Amino acid sequence: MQPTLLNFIDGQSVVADSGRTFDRLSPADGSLVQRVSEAGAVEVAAAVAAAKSALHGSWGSMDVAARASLLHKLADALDRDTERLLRAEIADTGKPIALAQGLDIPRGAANFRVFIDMVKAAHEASYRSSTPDGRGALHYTLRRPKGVIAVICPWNLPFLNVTWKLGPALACGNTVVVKPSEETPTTATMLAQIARDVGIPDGVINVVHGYGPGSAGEFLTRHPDVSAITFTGETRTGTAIMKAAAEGTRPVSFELGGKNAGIVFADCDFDAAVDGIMRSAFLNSGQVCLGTERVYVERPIFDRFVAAMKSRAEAQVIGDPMDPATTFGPLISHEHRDKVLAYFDRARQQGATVVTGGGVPTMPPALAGGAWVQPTIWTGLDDAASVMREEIFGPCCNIAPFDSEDEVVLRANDTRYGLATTVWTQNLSRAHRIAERIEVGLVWINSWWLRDLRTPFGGSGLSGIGREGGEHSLDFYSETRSVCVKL
Ligand code: NAD
Ligand code: 6OD
Repeated sequence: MQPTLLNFIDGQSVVADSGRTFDRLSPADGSLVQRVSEAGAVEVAAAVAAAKSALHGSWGSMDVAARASLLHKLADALDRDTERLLRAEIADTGKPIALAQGLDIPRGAANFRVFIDMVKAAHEASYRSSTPDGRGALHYTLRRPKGVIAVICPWNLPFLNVTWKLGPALACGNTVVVKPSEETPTTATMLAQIARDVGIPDGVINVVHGYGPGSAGEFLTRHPDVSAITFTGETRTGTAIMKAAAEGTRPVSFELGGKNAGIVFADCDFDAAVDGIMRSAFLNSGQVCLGTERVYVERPIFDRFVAAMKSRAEAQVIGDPMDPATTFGPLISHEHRDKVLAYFDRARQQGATVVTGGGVPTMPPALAGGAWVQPTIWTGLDDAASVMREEIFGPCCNIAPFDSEDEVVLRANDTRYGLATTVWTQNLSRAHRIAERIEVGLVWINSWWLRDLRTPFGGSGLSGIGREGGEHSLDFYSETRSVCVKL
């Protein structure tokens, strides 16, 4: 076992005063990965104080070019440290190495570079107006950092998510206190240490560990010196954080859950559609907010589509996350597996036909203690069934037939979530029509989770508040000041 993972405050590794720790267990085999020091109110206050002092000191007074140069050094260092980050992320999440190598870890450096370049290129507006005395006035805007940002992250894409928020927050000149998920505390802590090693001043990135209510998460979101909160996680947690943010009217940016629809028309490129829906349902063992749990397939290709999905699901290579051939890892924890398995039971009770999966796979003895479940496909669930209305966040989907465009749009929109939809058709007019009619923040046509980091990312309804990405991130992480000069 590794040494206890500590909080990182003002450039130092810090043991919580209380001496409290919690254990992080391997999702893949149930062994103890690491003991983690749980921050209390004292450590959270120290982290916020350090962030505030860096904001008003070295970091706040640094010009954009110097800040950008340090952040580029950080991005380069993350690239150099890929191997260590990769191992830590896999130990925490159990995700297959091919996935972490291809997606999670490379997104770290990319998330910094795109926002550094945007901030360097950002311009501020100016206006000339006339005045009664004829001398006129010049009005211009200044972008200023928002302040100390609380960054609260989930466990499904730990490094991708924390860098997605830190890239723009730091590029805009803010300082941060990060509360990674209690399930996946390691790579955020490594990031803060790497930042210190490349010369980012102490106090700019602080990391506190712990849970939500009555622990580091709540202490942080309630702290009066936190200027804004960026949160990715469950909708219910978003509600609790919003209540905390109301005190002091702090702004929030929320990327929350989804119950996303995939829509497959009979005129699609069949193999590409099967491939896309497979990825959207089962990537990261279904633990992706953008994942598809409701699949609608036009009736003429329904049976063929279900058969193709079944054989692809049964061909998943379930096994050791460190094996490059593995395509399907465990769920994050036994607790989460209990929740997912309860939905598997409920699906049967609500009338599902289990096309494949529905249980726990038999694993070799070395992996038997892990939180494994089978990739699972149902047909026959009614749109009104609770399994079709609540986010499961596991490797499962229901496939249902539909007969017309109007019908499928109504059914896809029949949810209080509004995050993402993936649509498969070769009829471009229809694709554009659907993109206008589906009530979500993200529509992918003949693709899924194909990203350009400059585009807005987020959802409506229960799926979030606001957008991050590109200039939307710059807007959230800065305060725009209007200056008027009488000439
Ligand atoms: P979660 O909401 O349980 O936890 C997320 C974080 O919030 C953790 O760090 C947790 O400790 C903290 N937290 C919990 N209660 C808190 C409180 N009262 N105050 C402050 N902090 C608190 O979410 P999770 O289980 O870690 O992640 C899965 C969820 O995240 C799913 O619903 C998924 O859809 C969502 N998610 C959404 C996106 C998106 O971009 N929309 C991305 C990833 C995950
Ligand atoms: O792609 C991204 O930038 C992003 N934030 C993805 C989040 C996925 C949710 O699970």
